[in-house]
Amino acid sequence: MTNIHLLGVPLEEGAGRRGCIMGPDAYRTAGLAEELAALGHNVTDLGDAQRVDTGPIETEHNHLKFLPEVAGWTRSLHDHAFALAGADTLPIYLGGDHALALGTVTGHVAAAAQMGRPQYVLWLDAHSDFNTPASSPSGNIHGMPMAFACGLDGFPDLLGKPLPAVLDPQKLCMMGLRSVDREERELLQSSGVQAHDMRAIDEHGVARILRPFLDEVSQANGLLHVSLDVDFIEPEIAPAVGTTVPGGATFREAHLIMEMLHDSGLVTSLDLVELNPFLDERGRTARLMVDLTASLFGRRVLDRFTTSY
Ligand code: 5AB
Ligand code: MN
Ligand code: MN
Ligand code: MN
Repeated sequence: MTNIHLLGVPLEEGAGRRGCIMGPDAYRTAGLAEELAALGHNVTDLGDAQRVDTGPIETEHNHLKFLPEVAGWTRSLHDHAFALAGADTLPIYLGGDHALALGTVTGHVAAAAQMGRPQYVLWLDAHSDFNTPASSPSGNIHGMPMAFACGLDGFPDLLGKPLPAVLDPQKLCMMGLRSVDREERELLQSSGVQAHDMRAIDEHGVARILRPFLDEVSQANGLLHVSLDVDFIEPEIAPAVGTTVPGGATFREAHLIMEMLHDSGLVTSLDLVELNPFLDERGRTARLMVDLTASLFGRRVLDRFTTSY
């Protein structure tokens, strides 16, 4: 039994189109809390977080879209995540677009540093979200959270400069990549992120890629934050996202990752991001995300008495 806290993050200003503001309520309507409770967990819905007012933020990068709004969310979510990391609970952040990870990931990294434990991140996404303000082709901040959390140059002052703690890019594992911008790719590779594209999944399967990473987290006694972007999944089965890219993870690949994460017992926090209910078909994407989350929290067909297949 795990204590789970749900925190809604009605943030849409980081994305290029509107609709993610409805994400938290779509998860509630799709029965996320009820599913997790049915698995025996103790679930508390904290309601929605609120953005703080930062006033104008100085930057030389005028193409950054909705900077004061995203800055206000970053500060608010950093503080929420820091506090939740210190409590006896597993927080699930119900997005909202992926700019929420500027706050959630940095909050968990700062808390881990204070506890003296290494923080790891598993990033499940079609995109690496590793643009800096200078490299971003769009100015949309949902394409930048991991570059921000890893302390790359060029960001305005969102949480104090330098950041209270930075994520070690070598403790960041990405799976599902199939859309990475040209300059972003150089930043990603020179930083030493453990980046796996869809081709790696095609060739080796998700288990071969995920298992060594989970072993590393376990051996380091690390904390593990998982960030699941809807566009990680093949858009034919998960259409409710503004940034679809064909060739995504299949239904079973996505579930297998969740099942392995559950078995590992390592996950300490989770983002569910980029769900755009305005683009959904009869709630199927919201329901798929709820089902994937249920797999991560122990839903299974049969108990496995042996692993010696
Ligand atoms: B998402 C792009 N790389 O920076 C950019 O959905 C897309 O959170 C970012 O992964 C996609 O605008 C952000 C072209
Ligand atoms: Mn609401
Ligand atoms: Mn993303
Ligand atoms: Mn994405």
